[in-house]
Amino acid sequence: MKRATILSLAACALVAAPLAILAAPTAKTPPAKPATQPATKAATKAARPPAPSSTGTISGVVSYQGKAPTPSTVSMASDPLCAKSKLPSEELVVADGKLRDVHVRIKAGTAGKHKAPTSPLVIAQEGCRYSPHVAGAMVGQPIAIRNEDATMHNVHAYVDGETWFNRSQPKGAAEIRETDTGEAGEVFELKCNVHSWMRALVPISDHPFFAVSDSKGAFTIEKLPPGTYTLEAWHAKLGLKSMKIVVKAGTNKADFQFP
Ligand SMILES: [Cu+2]
Repeated sequence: MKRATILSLAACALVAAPLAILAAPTAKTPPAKPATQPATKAATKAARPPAPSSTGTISGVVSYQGKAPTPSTVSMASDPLCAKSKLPSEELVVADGKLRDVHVRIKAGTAGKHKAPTSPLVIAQEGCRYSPHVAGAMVGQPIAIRNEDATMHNVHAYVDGETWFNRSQPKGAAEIRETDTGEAGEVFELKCNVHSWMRALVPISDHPFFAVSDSKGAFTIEKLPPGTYTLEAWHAKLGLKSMKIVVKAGTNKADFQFP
């Protein structure tokens, strides 16, 4: 149904565009002249986006409390080209009590519509793993999947667990680029049918206010209009945590603890 809706909307847009072109020359009244001078200084000020100094940044650290299990080593013996390197499991990556790969985002209530970047989120297959393992993208932002390995991968994409596409990508093949990667709140996921251990996770958002914790558990979300928000932190294995946060201009702290 999701796809059908998107396609029908696209069809409407295609029909509407030529009609608009046809309608334009028949208009009898000339279009009103645009005002050369804004009415007041206040109006100009209101139209501008807020200056960077008036926005808030959320920065924090995600910790893992207790002793983290030692990551197992992935057996890559099924492909001699992969087996050259050792790969620790990326299911739960903890270093010095800090948790990597937690996707942190504003849940809802951000002001206005946000345009997706035209530059793609690049996910590379290198050393027989997807890199990055967890990343965020906006609805409509292209995701480019590249094969940097000397072996064949099979890019099997899912959205919320349902197959989205399934394409093989031999050594040296062109990147696979996909713009339709699901709706806000869904997770675009990549697996590989050749190498069962390969996995990448990309939660999709309709705004740019998200970040993924790095190897020190740190994350930063920038340029938020001040306000009260729900901040969510999601880890693929450990689940979801959330907190209310009042964001003021400048730096705001928000730390999370798992499990
Ligand atoms: Cu593969």
